[in-house]
Amino acid sequence: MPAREWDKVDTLESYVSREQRMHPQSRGVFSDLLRRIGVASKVIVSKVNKAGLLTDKGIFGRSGRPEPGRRTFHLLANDIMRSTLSWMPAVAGIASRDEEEMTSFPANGAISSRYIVVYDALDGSSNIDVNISAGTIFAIYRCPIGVEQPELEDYLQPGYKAAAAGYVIYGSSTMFVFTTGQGVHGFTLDPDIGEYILSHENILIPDDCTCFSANESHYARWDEPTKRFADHMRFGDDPRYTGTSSRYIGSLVADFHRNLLYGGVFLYPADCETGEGKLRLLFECAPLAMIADQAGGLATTGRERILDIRPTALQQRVPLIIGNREAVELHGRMIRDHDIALGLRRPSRPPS
Ligand code: P6P
Repeated sequence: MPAREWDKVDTLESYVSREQRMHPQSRGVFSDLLRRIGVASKVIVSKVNKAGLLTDKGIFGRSGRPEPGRRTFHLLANDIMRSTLSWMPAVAGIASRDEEEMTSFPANGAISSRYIVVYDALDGSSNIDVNISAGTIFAIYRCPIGVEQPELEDYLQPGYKAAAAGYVIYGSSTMFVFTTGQGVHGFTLDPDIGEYILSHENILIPDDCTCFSANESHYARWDEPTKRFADHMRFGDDPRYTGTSSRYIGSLVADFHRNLLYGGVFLYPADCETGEGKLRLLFECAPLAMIADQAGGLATTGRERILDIRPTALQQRVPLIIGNREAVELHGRMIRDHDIALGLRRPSRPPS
């Protein structure tokens, strides 16, 4: 394969700057925010890649197991995201999956267009000790104009209002995937030059639902229509899914990323006893729902589109069915038929 012509390489920096030039009124504030998240991810991956060796005292552990007092990686990643974003005048506030409260910054006459950044700094961090991929998930929302210091309701915006969303997967390679509503684009980190290089432009979820991804040990706690859907995907004779394989990593970003590129559906349904899901709406589900939507897929709770839900709390959890649009819609129809049969709702179209 001919050596890559470096003069034609698109880096995250050049790509974001070019996108910015397409909006003459833009002053590059938003672009800078995306670039800074890219910088934070490079610092995070520099730690994650040495996970087995590092302790928070900077010495190289010998046990290969979490050392007593070792600062857990997700808190280390959270510190990196917080310190990277907090000083930027364009950041009106940050909220993290690892912090109960949001952090708002006064405008102090700063630039008018400011943003709120929400993130899960290191989702799947429990897998790092066994070398399984983890990731950073983020979304960027506009801070309402005229708000001197954002309040809680300014953070609780539905996903469809996000200006951008994305994730970084720390896997066999590190990849930064994001959307600003103009398609989904992936940049692979070239560690030799420390740059994210455009490697996957305009990602679309393949029509073939190659993977069924769920923690099937929770099957007994799923509601009946979800069990029916899972059985249909795995054991049914539906020609659309006879080639579907079960794949579950237990790291949301890794499971989602595989399905984004290969095709598939990921489920983390509600526990039928508590009615609650596990995954966070603001920090995990809504950002990935924006990516899925922009890539031609769909994300729902089974009864409503994730992007339409206005959060009621920072740490709100919701059920998540995300990926291949046809499969997610099939699940939605099964839920709808179940609800109608029980008289829980009148016949209407499922979310799409
Ligand atoms: P379970 C990781 O802890 C996480 O938050 C997601 O990354 C992942 O999809 C899910 O939990 C796995 O949960 O119950 O299957 O171990």
